[in-house]
Amino acid sequence: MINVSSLIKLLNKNKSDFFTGVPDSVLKELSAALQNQSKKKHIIATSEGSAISIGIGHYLSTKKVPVIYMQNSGLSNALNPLISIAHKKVYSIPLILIIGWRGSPNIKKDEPQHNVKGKITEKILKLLNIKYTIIRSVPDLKKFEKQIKFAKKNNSIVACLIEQKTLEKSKTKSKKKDFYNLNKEIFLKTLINSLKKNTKIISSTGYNSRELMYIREKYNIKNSKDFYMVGGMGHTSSVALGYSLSTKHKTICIDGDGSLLMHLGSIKTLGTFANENLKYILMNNNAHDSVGGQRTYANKINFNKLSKSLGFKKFHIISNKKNLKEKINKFLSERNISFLEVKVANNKINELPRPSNLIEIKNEFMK
Ligand SMILES: Cc1ncc(C[n+]2csc(CCOP(=O)(O)OP(=O)(O)O)c2C)c(N)n1
Repeated sequence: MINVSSLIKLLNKNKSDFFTGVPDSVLKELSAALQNQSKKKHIIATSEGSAISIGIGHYLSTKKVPVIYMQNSGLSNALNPLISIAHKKVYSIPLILIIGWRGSPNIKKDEPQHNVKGKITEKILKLLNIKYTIIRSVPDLKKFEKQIKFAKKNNSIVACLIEQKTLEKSKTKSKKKDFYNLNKEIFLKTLINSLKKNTKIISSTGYNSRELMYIREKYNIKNSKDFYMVGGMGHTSSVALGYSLSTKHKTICIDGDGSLLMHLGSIKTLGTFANENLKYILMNNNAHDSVGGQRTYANKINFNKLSKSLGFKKFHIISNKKNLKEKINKFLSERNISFLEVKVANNKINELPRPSNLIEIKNEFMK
């Protein structure tokens, strides 16, 4: 086990005091330790590629090596600027990567999508010629420090891999704060109860999909079918668009604010090309709830103006349970491409199930 402050101290000692990244549950203690830093020291990015790029910019202006944190699933988002800008044979920009290693072969059980990425994470780093340390205990920090010194001297990229349960839990447990109030279980239950047969739902990575699956099972609601985006964060709306264009049935996209912001450009494609059978629902809790509740800052966005300027014809908003059924039905019966923002509280269900029989879920969805 490692105390996250010893890792931060080591980085600071080596003159790296600027952090940027996308939150990850494995690294939530790191997020917690950074949460009160000013924006000169810590930026929560919307995608891992942006985080790498913010880090590159930081280096160009300060000559100091930035620290970029991410889950290994986001390593693929990071690849473009890592290879095409920062790589030794391009601009040779020194960077320090802290990577949460879901699905590590050393961990007994993880979800299918993490097992696939976990197995090839080291191979990806090797392919990129990135030196790395697997940090499991205090002596590993020394090895990592040596690699950092080498990277600084040689203007190269260095990484560490951190598995689940490596970072010690902080004693002062900070409770996740709700930004909005509406209970998601109430909203989702009312929504799926209002759907007609043959309606399809495509839902985003993290709690949205797990809550939907839980509620469907708990209340045994069988009138519609779901495709859970267990990975591919940020691509929910694109899958929904691709699906909806070749069917007459209603296709509901249930997205998260973190997920929407990760590939915000996709919503423009939706606004341009979607038909009226596609209904886009944003579950806005202003947080990356699934990985520790870090802020997304989505509360500052005027989704009415944004969605309209991106091609949606109608905008609806729900922020409490008053007339919930009526409001949902009004949205669902719109004859135009429409956007619904639902201002929700964080998840309140303990022990959420995880979609695991994925091929069965796909086959059921495609029936
Ligand atoms: C590419 C990628 N980066 C990071 C993650 C880790 N991750 C899983 S869920 C999640 C937060 C999603 O936030 P949001 O869409 O707002 O949904 P919420 O968690 O609030 O329900 C993150 C960052 C991931 N799965 N994939």
